[in-house]
Amino acid sequence: MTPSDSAAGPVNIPAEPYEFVLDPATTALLVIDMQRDFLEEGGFGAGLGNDVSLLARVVEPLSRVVYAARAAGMTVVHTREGHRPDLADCPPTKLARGRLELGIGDMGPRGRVLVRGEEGHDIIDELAPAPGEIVVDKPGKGAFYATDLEPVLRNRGIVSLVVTGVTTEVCVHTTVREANDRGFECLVLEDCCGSYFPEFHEVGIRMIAAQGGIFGWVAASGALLAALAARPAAPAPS
Ligand code: C5J
Repeated sequence: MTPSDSAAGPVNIPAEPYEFVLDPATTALLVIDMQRDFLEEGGFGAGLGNDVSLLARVVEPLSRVVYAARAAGMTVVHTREGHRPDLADCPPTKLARGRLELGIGDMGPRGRVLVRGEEGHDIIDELAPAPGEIVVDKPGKGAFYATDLEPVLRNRGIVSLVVTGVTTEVCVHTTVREANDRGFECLVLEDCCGSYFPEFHEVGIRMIAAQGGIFGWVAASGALLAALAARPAAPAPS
């Protein structure tokens, strides 16, 4: 239990296709790729021809969820998509894809695009990791591919994930699919995920909870926040 966590036990969250039960002690909040390279002008997302302002709506609700998760004693994990400065971990296919003017490794207004250590690669100020929180650097779309995320979660006894971030149909979806196949239960917070394509967001979210929760569960962040706030206080130590 963390000093800020004065409540204990599992919580039931109204969700689709049915309620999601999580214990904060065995749950990790995954914050996927909330990087300048995706959310701000001059980065990878903009270089792909996207309107980055479409992702801004995620920041405020996600900030509230991050604070609530910390207060509840949940593990918080942030991911960043990007590559080594020598690009040795970047498949040539990914490098060539899109025939971009401002592609991976190229120098842009926020440093080299999607390269670790550059300004654009870092997480936006509003969602900066707190000291001691886990940051996973990933070369692919899925957060489990070529990273140590799985042992990090298993070593902490994590069995369920609250998944947030960008973009819904790319890195969020790939990560939820990877997590599902590894036996983690995933709750995706719809208002804490975003896409450059609103229609892809909507359908991507629907795909997760369809067919009895084929990949997991979906809820609005308010449902999680209300459930955490209503938790009974932990019994006083005897
Ligand atoms: C993309 C991501 N969209 N984080 N990456 O290329 O979803």
